[in-house]
Order: sequence, then C-alpha cells, then structure tokens
Amino acid sequence: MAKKRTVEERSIDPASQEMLIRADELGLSTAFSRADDMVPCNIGGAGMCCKLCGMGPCRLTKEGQTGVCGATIDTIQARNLIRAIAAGAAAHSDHGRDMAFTLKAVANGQTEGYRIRDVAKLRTVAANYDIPIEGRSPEEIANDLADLYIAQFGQQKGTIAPIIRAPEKRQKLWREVGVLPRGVDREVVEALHRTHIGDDQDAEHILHHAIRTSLADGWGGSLIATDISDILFGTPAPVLGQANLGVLKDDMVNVVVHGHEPTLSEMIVAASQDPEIIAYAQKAGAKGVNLSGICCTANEILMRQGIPAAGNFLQQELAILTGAVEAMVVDVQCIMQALVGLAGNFHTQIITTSPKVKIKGALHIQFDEHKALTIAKQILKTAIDNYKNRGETQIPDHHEDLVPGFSHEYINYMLGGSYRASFRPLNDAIMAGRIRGVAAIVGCNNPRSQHDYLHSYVTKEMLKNDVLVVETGCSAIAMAKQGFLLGDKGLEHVGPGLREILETVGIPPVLHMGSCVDNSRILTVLTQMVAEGGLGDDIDQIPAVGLAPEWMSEKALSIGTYCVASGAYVIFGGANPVSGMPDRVADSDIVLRYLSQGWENLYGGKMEFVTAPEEMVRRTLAHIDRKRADLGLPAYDPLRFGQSGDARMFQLEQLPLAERQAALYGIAGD
Ligand code: XCC
Ligand code: SF4
Repeated sequence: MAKKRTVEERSIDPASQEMLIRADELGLSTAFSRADDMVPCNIGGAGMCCKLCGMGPCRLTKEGQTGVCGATIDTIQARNLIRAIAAGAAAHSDHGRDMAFTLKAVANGQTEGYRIRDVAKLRTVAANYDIPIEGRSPEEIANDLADLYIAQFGQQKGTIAPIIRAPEKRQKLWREVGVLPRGVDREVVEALHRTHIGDDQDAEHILHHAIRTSLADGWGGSLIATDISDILFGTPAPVLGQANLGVLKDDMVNVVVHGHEPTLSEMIVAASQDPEIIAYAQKAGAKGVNLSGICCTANEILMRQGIPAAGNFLQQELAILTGAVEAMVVDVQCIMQALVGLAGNFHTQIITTSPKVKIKGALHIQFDEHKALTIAKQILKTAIDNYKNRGETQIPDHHEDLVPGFSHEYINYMLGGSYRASFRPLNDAIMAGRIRGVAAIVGCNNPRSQHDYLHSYVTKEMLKNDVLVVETGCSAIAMAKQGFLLGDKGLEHVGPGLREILETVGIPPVLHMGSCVDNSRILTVLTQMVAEGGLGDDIDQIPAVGLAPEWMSEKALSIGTYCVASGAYVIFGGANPVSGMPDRVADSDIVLRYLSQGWENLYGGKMEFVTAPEEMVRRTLAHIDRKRADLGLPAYDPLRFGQSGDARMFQLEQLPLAERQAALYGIAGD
C-alpha cells in the first residue's frame, strides 16, 4: 500500500485542505485517499496491457514479448491511445450534437425558456458557411445553421464544414496528409473498427487516424458546441465572479451544478431568480437559492452569468463534505460515482439529469429542453425541500474574486475597441518581444499529483517569463482560486514586458477562455493571429505552447491531439499513458518517437509527456524562443521592456533609498 499523504501534500488549496481534514475526522474517503490506497497498475498505466479480445488480456512486461495474437507493444500502445482519444472526441462531440439539436428546437419554437441571445454571433457563424442572412429572422438562420451542424456528425463523405475556419495553409496540409475529417461520428467509429482484433497493426498508421479523429473533435464537435452555446446563451465578455468553496452560503439553499453542459444549468440560473422559487425557499426558512458550479458546467455559467464556481474537479466531493449542499445536480462527464456514497453521510441529494448518465442511488430527474424551465424549477424545489434536513455545516472561509469571459471575440474587441477591433496589438507585442509567446494552460486535476500545484507552478513561471497565459477548464478554476484572474494579486509574478500590456489593456494576468469544449476558442485565436500577419502564415509558426499539467480525462488527450494536428507543441504533465517498458527511452520507442518527432515532421506540432515541472517550463520556453528565432523576431530580452510605469516603480521600490533617488532624479549618492 502506498503512503498516505498529508493534506498539504494532497492539495495546495487551503479550502480543500480544510475539507480533507474534515474527511479524515469523519472517517470518510475521497479521491485523494483512494488514490493513496489504489496503487496504479504499472502495466496498464504504461499502455502495455491489451484487453481487446477474449484471448487476452495480454500484459506485456518484457522486451520483445507479444500478445497471444502476436500484437507488439507498439501496436498495443497505439491502440490504447487512439481508443482514449476516440472516447474523448466522442464525449465532446456528443455534447456538440446535443447543442445542435437544442438550437434546432429553439429555432422552431419547441423549447421552454430558451431564446437566441447572440444574434450577431449567429449571423457571423452562418455567414461563414454561406447561409443567407440578409432579410431573414434569427430563427430562420438558426434553423439552417442547426441543420448544417447536425449533418456534420453523420456525414459520410467530403469534409466537415467548420474546417474552413482553420488557416488555409493548414487545411491544405491536412488535405495532402489525408487527415481531413469526413464526418464526426465516422472518424470515431473508424478508430474503434481499426482497433478491433485483427485490424490495423501498424502503430504509426493507427496514430495517423488518431489525428483525423481528434480534428473531428476540435474543429468539429467542440467548435460546434462553443458556437451554439454562445448563440443561445451569449458570447462571454468579462463579468465579475467568485471561486472556491467559500461561495457556499450558510443561510441559503445551496445547489451545486456539476458536469459540462450549459443547457440545463442556464435554465437553473433563470429558475433560481424566479420570484416563485425565492418565495418557496423563504417559506422553507432560507434567504433564497445560492447557485454555484463545479468543473465545466461551472465555467459555462461563470463566464456568462457570473455564477460562482465552488471548485474544480477534485473539489466535487469536498463541496459535499461541507454539509451545506442541498443538491448536487449533475449532467455529463467528470462526475465521480463516489458522490452518491459520500452524500449518504450528509443530507445532500445527488440528482442526475442526462438521459445518458444515471448513478445507482441517485435521484434521476430527466432533463428535456422542451420543458426546461419547468424541470429546472422542479429540481430547485427538490433542493429546497431538503433544506430542513441539513445538519452541522463547515464552509471554508476561502474564496477569490475573478473576471472570466475572454472569448476570442472579446479579446479582439478589447485590443482595439469597437472601431478598430483587431489582434494587431497582440501580434505587435509578441513581435517586439514585450510578450515572449503564448501558453495555453488547460485540463484537469488528478489526485495522483498535488491538487492545483502544477497549474500554479507552470502559470507563475510563464508569467514571470513574459509569456501570455490563457486558460480553460479546471486549470482556469485553479488559478481563479489563487487570485490570478483579477488584477492585483497575480501582477507581482508578471514579467515587466507582459505587465506593461496587462496594465495598458487592463486585463488580469491569466485570461479565462471557458470550458473544455472552449479549447476550440484557442484554435480560433491562433487562426486570427495568423490572419493578422507578422507571425508566419500558419499556426505552427506562432511562438505558442499548450500544457495540460494535471490531466486525467480522455478528453484531454483528444484536445492535445487536435492541438498538435493544428501545429502546437503540447506538453502533458503527470502520467504518460504510453510510457512503455521502464528502461525504454523516447528515441527507441516507436510510439513516443512518432508522437514527438513524427508528428512534428508532419504537422509542426508535437506531443510530449513530461513529469518534472521545471522541465515542462524549460521545454516551453525553449520552443517559444526557437519559434521566435525561426520568424526572425528579436530574441527575448527580459530587461528591454517595462522600464516605465508601475513595473519600473515596483523595481525601484526594492532599491535602497540612495540608489532609488539616483535612478529617479539623477541625485548622486555620496
Ligand atoms: Fe473534467 Fe471539464 Fe478535465 Fe476538469 S478539465 S476534469 S475534463 S471538467 Ni477539461
Ligand atoms: Fe491479446 Fe491480441 Fe487479444 Fe489484445 S488483441 S488481448 S494482444 S490476443
């Protein structure tokens, strides 16, 4: 049995530490303690176990060994990896499909409570695909767009439509290499077919299809999900929010929404402000209903409505441990089965809502967009009825303010205003070296690594080195809790050049770009940076890196793969699912070499798994500097900028008085 870690070793977040102590006191298990008890299987963990047929499972432990069918370690690793990528792509894309059906239903007046909130985005998106917009009602346009988007999933031939939003050079490359996705479902199904016993048995050929599958997610299902969420619920713009368990309230009915889809949660937001519901809560002795979120459902309503985030992935159980949650309402993805057992120790009701997700022992109130508001009210009344059963509570007194909502549309606007909206200032700042490059820090928490630590470490190192940081998913929530999504707290960690930009534009050190499907927004930003000019003519030339330091979900692998296919260098921290034999080094390992050098030769992007945090930072900066040099940009010089304004004053404050006077007023000391 592995060693039991202290609460400080388990999480860097004080609110989480407090709840972990409470769990220990109450003798209750959490993902943190179960990770200590459950030693990961080192054969499966390295991708060397195959259970694709009934002749196995075959566990390879020696060099040269094969499975019963003769499958080599490389084939087995590649098959395991593509299956994970296909599952991740399926999860994102099925979410996108449901959004498309919702848009269709809204356009045809068949839903309750929804309307088209962002007509401008609807028109822009539709115009991309030559859907007529002039003289037509939003509903007519939305109906056509919904039909087009629904068709992308089952399309059999040709290329999925949203691909046209990638840089032209990239599209041409994908066509030449033969990885343009034909239909979203088709690529996922083919990944499953190829990995059935007796099919594709060439590791590189298998991984070639992994690229195509992931592109169907990033430029297909995920992008569709983001587009439609914006059209129906509004394109995010900065709004004030809060994060961490301290957002729960002792005198209110606490309802936590958890999962990924905005459709139900947006309606719960509306219902929680309904006078009927407020009155119902007051009759039950509470001040009202206090809504908060976990994971990406949190991100969706945080960035659009300013609804607070109670925490990220590893805090779902910790929220229940407060004893203050009347109901946790879950939809799809990242929901731990342990919630139900844990909730049994408190009064918390776990409510499943998706036709795809039930958990034994949870209450199921099935969501239906045709009766969305009615169902949302029913859920809230169930929670309010449960308020009287609340026992002793312990809500950690920790939360931070934050400003999320940096969609690519908003970034474009903030850099130039309504009349000169443009990415020019960003490109210029990178070209001049004020900003060294861009890092997208994304992805999950993983109880095998200290909760939030890697997100925090990598983010701070990037900021210190004048690298602009954008974040999504649980990473964004991790940094929000530490105050980096607001002006002041994070600024002292920011290098002088980047700091000038942040202060001039008036933005926080870390830009929150949304949920996991919203990693498609990062693709759009990179494409716009290419279109703006000065940073090459394709995404792989931009000095940018993607990092998922605490990843755990298969979706993260799909995201990483489509970013590589789009030209980015992607670094995963923690576990390497294809690490192979312990004594193998990357260069002699067919799979690891292909993910790195092989993909880099083809796409200019590469995927690497790096455990040491210092090494993640070193490789990120080296890549950014190499891309700068390739573009002929001046080498990054930390002393060149920021010698004025706040940053300069901050430096001067550190100096002894005489030196400060000399620097400021030219008064020589004695
Ligand atoms: Fe899930 Fe999106 Fe991962 Fe967080 S970051 S643990 S996938 S909620 Ni996408
Ligand atoms: Fe074993 Fe081959 Fe079957 Fe996999 S496919 S379980 S390696 S026999």
